[in-house]
Amino acid sequence: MDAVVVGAGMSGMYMLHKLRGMGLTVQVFEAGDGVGGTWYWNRYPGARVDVKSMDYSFSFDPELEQEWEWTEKYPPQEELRRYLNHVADRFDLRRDIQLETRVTEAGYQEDAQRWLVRTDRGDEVSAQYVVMATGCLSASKVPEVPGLEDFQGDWYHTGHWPEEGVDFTGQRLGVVGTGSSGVQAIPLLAHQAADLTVFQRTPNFVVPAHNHPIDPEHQRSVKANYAEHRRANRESAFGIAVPPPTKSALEASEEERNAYYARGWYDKDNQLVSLLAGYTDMITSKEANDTAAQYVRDRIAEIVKDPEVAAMLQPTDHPFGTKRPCLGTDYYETFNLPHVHLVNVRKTPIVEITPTGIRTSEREYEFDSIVFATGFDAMTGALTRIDIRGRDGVALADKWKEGPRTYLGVAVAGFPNLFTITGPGSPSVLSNMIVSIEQHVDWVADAIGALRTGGKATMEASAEAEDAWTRHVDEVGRTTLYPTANSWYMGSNVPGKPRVFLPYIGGVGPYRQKCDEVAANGYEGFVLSA
Ligand code: N01
Repeated sequence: MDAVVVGAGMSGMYMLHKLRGMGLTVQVFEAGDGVGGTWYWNRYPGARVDVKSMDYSFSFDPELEQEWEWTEKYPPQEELRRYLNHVADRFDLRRDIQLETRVTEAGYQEDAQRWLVRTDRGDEVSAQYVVMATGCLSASKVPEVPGLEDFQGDWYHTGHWPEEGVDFTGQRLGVVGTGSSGVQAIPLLAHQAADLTVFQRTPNFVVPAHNHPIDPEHQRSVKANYAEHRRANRESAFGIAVPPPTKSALEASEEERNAYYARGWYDKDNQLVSLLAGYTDMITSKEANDTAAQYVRDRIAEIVKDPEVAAMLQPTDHPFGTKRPCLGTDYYETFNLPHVHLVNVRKTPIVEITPTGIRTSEREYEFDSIVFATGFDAMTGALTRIDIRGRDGVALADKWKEGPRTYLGVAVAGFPNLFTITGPGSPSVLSNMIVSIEQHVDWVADAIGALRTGGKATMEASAEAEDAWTRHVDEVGRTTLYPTANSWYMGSNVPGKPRVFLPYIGGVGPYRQKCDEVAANGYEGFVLSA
C-alpha cells in the first residue's frame, strides 16, 4: 500500500478520503466492528458531544454540511454515529477499512524506506506512509485496585459500553469517576438504579448544558454562511469562534463579572467555553480564575440541598478549566435524590474490589454492578500501546518514557513518514476536535503530496526542530494554570506517567499559521530524503 491509516474514527475516515482522492492506495485498520471511533465506543447512557452540532461536524465537503440536518444543540452519541456512518457511505469509505482488526506493530525498514505494519489478525502490510489516527481519548483505563477479576456482579467502562445497552433497573449500582463521562451518565443511571453510590476522587466544575432541539431557523442561518462560520472557528483560540476577551476579570466590577458568568450559566445557548472566555486572564491568573470558580461553587451550594454533600461537590483543589470542565444535565440535582449517595475517595480511598462490591479504607459497599467512568491514558496511550519502532529499532514508548517529544504534534524524529493526527504537542484536546482533525489531515495530505511531486521518499522531523517544539509546548503551558492541576492533560491520572502538559495551548489559529509557515518554507524542520 501507499499508506496505512490506523483507526476509523473521524481522523482516519477523513485521512482515507483525502489520500484516496490523491490517487494513493490506502488500507485502514479499525479495532471496532464499525466506524466512528469515539462515537462508536462511548455508548454509555447520556453520551453526547459538548460542542455545538453546527461546529462539531466536518467542513471539508460543502454538500455534506448542507445536507445533514442536526436535531439538537448537542447531539447524542447515536446521532453522531449515524452521521459518521453516513459519511462512510457517502464517500464510499468502507471498501478500504478492515474492521475488527487491531494494529499491534509498526516497524520502519530502513533499506526499503517503508513501514511494515502487523495486526492481531495476522495481516502484514508494507506501506510508505503510516498515519496514526488513533484518537486522544481511546486507550481506556480502569483503576489499579486489586480484586476486579473476583467481582461476581457485572462491571463496565464507559469507554467501551456494550452495543445492546445495559439495564440497571432495580440494581445497587456503584459508579467510580466524575469526569465528563461520569457527569453525563450519573443522572441517567440514577433513573434506573434502585440505589446509586458515586465514588468521587476530585469534584469537577459542571456547567448546565441546556441541551435542546436545534432551532431550524438557526440551522438555516448558519448554513447560509457556513464558509465564514468555519473560517472563524479555524482562526479562533479553541476552534469555536467567540468574541475575543479584551480585559482582565480583575478589571471588571463584581457586578459586571457576575452578570457575565450568569449568562454563561443560565443562557440556553451557552457553551462549554462561555464562562471561561470572557476575560483575558482566566487561565493565567489564579485570582481572576477564582472569580468564576467561586461563581460555580455558589451555584452548587444553591442546587444541592444537603450542605455536606454540596461541600463535597464543590471543587477547591484546582482552578476552573485546568481539568476539563463538564457540561451536565441535572448533574448536581441528582445528588438531592434519596437513593443517590456520594463517597469522597480522596478521604477514604478505594482499597479493593471485593466479590460483592467496593471496599474503601472506611467500609465495604455492596453492588450488583459497577460502572467505571475512570477515563483514559490520554494522548499517548493509544500510540504507546502499539509496538511502533522507528530507525534503529527504537520503540516510540521508550523514546517517550520521560514524556512525548514531537514536532508540531504531528511528527517524531527517528520515525520517518509516520504522522500522528492530533498528537501530543498539538492543540487537539484543547480545541473543538474536529477542527483540529481536519487541519492535521489536510496538512499531512499536503505534505505527502509535496513529497510525491518533489520526488522525495521520506520526511522526518529533525531532532533540533523536535527539541525546540517540545520546549515551546512546555514553555507556553507553563504560562498558564494548567500545570497546577492533577489532570489527564498532565498525565496525572495514570500512575507512573511522566508529569508533562500534553497538548499545545498556543491556540488553534496561531498553531495553524505555524504549520502553514513550516509547509510554505519547504517543510522547515523536516529532513526530506530522495
Ligand atoms: O475521564 P476523566 P472521562 N479511583 O479522566 C476518576 C472527553 N469526553 O471519561 O479527577 C477513583 O475526565 C477521576 O478522578 P481524578 C473529555 O475531554 C468528552 O470522564 O483523576 N477515581 C475522574 O473523576 C474528557 O475530559 C465528553 O481525581 C478515579 C474520573 O475517574 C475526557 O473525554 C464526554 C480513579 C475520570 O475522569 C475523559 O473523560 C466524555 C481511581 N483509581 C468524555 N481513577 C463530551 O463531549 C480515575 N478516577 C461531553
